[in-house]
Amino acid sequence: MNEEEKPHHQNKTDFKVNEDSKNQQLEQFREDPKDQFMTTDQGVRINHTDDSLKAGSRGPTLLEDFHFREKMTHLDHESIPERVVHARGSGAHGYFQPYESMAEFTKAKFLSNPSIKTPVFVRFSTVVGSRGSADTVRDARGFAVKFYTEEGNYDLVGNNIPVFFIQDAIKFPDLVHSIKPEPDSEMPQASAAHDTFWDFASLMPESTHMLMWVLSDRAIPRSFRMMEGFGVHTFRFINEAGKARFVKFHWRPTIGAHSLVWDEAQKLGGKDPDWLRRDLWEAIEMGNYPEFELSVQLVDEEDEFKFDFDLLDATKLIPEELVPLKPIGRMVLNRNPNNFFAETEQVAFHPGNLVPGIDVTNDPLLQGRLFSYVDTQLNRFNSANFTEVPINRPVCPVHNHNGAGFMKMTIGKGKVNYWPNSLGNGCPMMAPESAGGYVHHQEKVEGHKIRARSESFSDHYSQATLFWNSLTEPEKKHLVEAAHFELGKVETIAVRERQLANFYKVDPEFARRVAAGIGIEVPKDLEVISTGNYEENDASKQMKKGASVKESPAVSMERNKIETAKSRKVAILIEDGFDSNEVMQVKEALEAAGAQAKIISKLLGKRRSSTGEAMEVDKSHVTTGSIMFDAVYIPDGQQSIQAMKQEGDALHFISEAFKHCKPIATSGNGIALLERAFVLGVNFASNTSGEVMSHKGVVTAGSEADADEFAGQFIDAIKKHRHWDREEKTMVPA
Ligand code: HDD
Repeated sequence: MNEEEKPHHQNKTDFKVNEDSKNQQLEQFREDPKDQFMTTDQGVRINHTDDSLKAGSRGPTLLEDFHFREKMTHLDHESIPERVVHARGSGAHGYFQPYESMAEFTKAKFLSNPSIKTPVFVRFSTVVGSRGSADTVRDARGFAVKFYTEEGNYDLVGNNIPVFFIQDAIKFPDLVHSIKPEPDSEMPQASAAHDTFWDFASLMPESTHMLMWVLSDRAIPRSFRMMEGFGVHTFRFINEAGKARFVKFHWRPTIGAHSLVWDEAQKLGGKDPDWLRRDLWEAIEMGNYPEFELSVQLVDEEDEFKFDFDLLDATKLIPEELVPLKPIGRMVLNRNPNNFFAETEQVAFHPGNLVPGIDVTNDPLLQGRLFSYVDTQLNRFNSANFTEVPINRPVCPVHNHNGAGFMKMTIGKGKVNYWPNSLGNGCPMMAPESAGGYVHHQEKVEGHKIRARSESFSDHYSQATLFWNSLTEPEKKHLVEAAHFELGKVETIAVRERQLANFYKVDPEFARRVAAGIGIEVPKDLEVISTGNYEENDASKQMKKGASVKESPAVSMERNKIETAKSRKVAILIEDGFDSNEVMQVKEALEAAGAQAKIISKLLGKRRSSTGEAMEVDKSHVTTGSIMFDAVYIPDGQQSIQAMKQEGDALHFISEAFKHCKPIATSGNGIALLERAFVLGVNFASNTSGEVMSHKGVVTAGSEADADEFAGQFIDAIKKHRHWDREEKTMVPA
């Protein structure tokens, strides 16, 4: 071997990524038909695609019709197995940028340089439903991020709930079977509200904490752009010196976390099953780029046992009051995929896709995931070469001796496909740690071969109670109502009772409130069945029992509301004769605050104002509904208001928005319309002096009021998102 041929270690910093690296890579695979002839897959130009080749125009089709056969074959093979869980999802491209170097904690390059924007692809999903199911069902949401870093792909495959149902991956198949449609009838679709799920859950006390989150408003997000994300497990950060720390990951949306109300979520499932997908797509198209801040909770290895729960137990979170969040960077999603199948469907995540500086822990749920994700991709793609599909390719160089197989794309040169080799100059080379070689964190592990769980995993209720204690009253009310729905759908009384016994252990008052809605008593015999084989060990002895907090305001969405009108959708209801000056001023103010205003009327076309100006209608009542908006504004205008008083759709629109606690604004004659729509009414809402009673979030003004001031009050109401105190007062039938 002469000097030049000797392998030399490539410096890992030789390769750089920028925000556009992935886009450039994908560009090589994009196809653009503009100004091009249609061809077969072999590139032969097609002359006619409307008739198959036949023996006579009334005769049979000929087998030699290669164009017909190719076209048909493609259609016949267009689908791949949907994901067994998280089948329904929506993807987006963007970038991640750290605020400052995190080198003190991790040697991961993409976290060490605040000037590097690492390309990302994110897939949000529901868990239970099949690919065509509705977006707004009650469910956890997947929040999976693929970072295309200069050191390889790093996947953070999380959910919008910080804990999980089970502690050990061996129970995942049981969990999934129980929550999916029942095997005999294939019902219900995309719902946990059935006997088999609650049968399983009620026998699995470890699921109680996650169930509290799933019953909460977190499980019906208003938008993928308005939900938090969590890595769930405790991972490890390792710095250049080899020092390791435990780390939990959190994503927080910069426009705050918000939810739908249940009635709205159910109706949206029918009116717009693509609600979350559409919202994400449209926001990106309009330039309202979703943004999430990434934070970490760091725990020194020495502090592993200073909590009263085990860091390796995925049914527990670390209360932020014990370990505060450290914001480390931000992700912006700024590009929609070009092709749903090629990108969103074919993207393959895996929690074991790690880069130097980030490692896993012995969390038994995470350990099982490390097996499952590649295994499931093999089922989806039928080949280990799914990593070569454009969306899954790293942007940095890939060199190895992985072999052939279905759909191998890369053309390896030469005869050497083994290691060690001298014929290939020992290439590709081993990378020492200093050159970015991945070295697993060293950890001493010893123990008996045993099918058991650590005793430190055995407390299943404290954090469920913590969650309950931390909610505001409206949030608690929603949770109780969700339990009424879910358990109300369970036919087997014994299952309902068993679940109540679990809820009783969370909080007796909570259990009583749930029991009241499902027609049973809190059972007297509160024996809770517990599965799992718990073994006392050093960890459980060292843990500090009772060291936690009793409340964690950080888990309540209401207590952490970010008030902004940005990207909020406001419906403006008009008919002929509306006040155009007022509309223009209010619309301008709304748009200046970042909200989007849409004109809604009985029919599409143009409406004329009282002074003759024409206004284009964006949506007619049949194509939309109040559930598709965050707020409603009804401009003044005698004739317009008069028409709406006679219009069931308009009245329903207003009363439904009121019922869902959304901001509503009107002026002048519009006040009478609100009365008629049950929003403000002498029948039940006026006080004894005859004045119209005011409701939070309902903004009214006289005909002569200053439109800017009026718009300002309306925008303040929109920023608050929902006005829950109305829930108690309403008798609105909508
Ligand atoms: Fe999982 C998909 C998140 C536990 C096995 N999971 C999947 C996706 C997300 C999560 C976001 C969709 C990725 C995408 O958009 O393509 N899963 C989680 C979280 C968990 C979790 C946050 C708990 C902390 N999962 C979990 C366990 C197992 C799996 C315990 C099995 C041992 N998950 C899978 C899977 C899926 C999957 C069967 C189906 C499709 C896929 O992997 O790519 O392997």
